Amino acid sequence: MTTANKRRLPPIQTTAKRHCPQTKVLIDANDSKARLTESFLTKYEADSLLDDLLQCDSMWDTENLKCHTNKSKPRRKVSAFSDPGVSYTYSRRSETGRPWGRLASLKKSIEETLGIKVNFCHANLYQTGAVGLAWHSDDEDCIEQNSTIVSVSLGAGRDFAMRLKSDHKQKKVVHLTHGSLLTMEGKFQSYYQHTVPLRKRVSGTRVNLTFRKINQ
Ligand SMILES: O=C(O)CCC(=O)C(=O)O
Repeated sequence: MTTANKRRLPPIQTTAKRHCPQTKVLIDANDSKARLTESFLTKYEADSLLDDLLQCDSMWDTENLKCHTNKSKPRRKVSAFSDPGVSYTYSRRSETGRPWGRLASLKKSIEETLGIKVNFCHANLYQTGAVGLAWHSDDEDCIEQNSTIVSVSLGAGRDFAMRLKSDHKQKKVVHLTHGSLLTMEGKFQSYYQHTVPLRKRVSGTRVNLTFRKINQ
């Protein structure tokens, strides 16, 4: 949707009214689960949310991690939304969230659909497929142990790979499309790593919203 014909998105429906899209189980082992719901958001909801997030240039910071040695490499942009006063520390970087604003109805819908509570959303902006995210686990001490991490994808489809930490050959790759929702549950972060591999042929922009429960 272009800026010119942008319309305001009605609030995202709560579970009672929302259709029940099909959820696929990707991993169910080691007290861990990963599940994918391909059309959690309708195309209209996803288009409109993506458009809003990309409009707001000032909310995106270029990530500046100590491990970035190659200055010419394109970098991920990041942002955050949260309940008041909640902050998230990773790779020696601390992020404080802005008010939920435009994401409030999506947060509510996630909480009602999955029966969980989240208080923080880390947002990633991948301008093209030349930007990715290395293998890692979301296992920082500040994240509530074994809590579900919920990842909503908007924009260009990108591969997402998961592998067992103790045997890298046990790997699964899925394609995360516009409006999809992926959950990483139970002990997933203790046993598995995940990555968004570089895909040089992808020219479109992708935004990923990762909802978490941070200890307070
Ligand atoms: O962009 C994604 O799908 C994954 C994001 C992620 O792994 C993270 O923010 O830790």
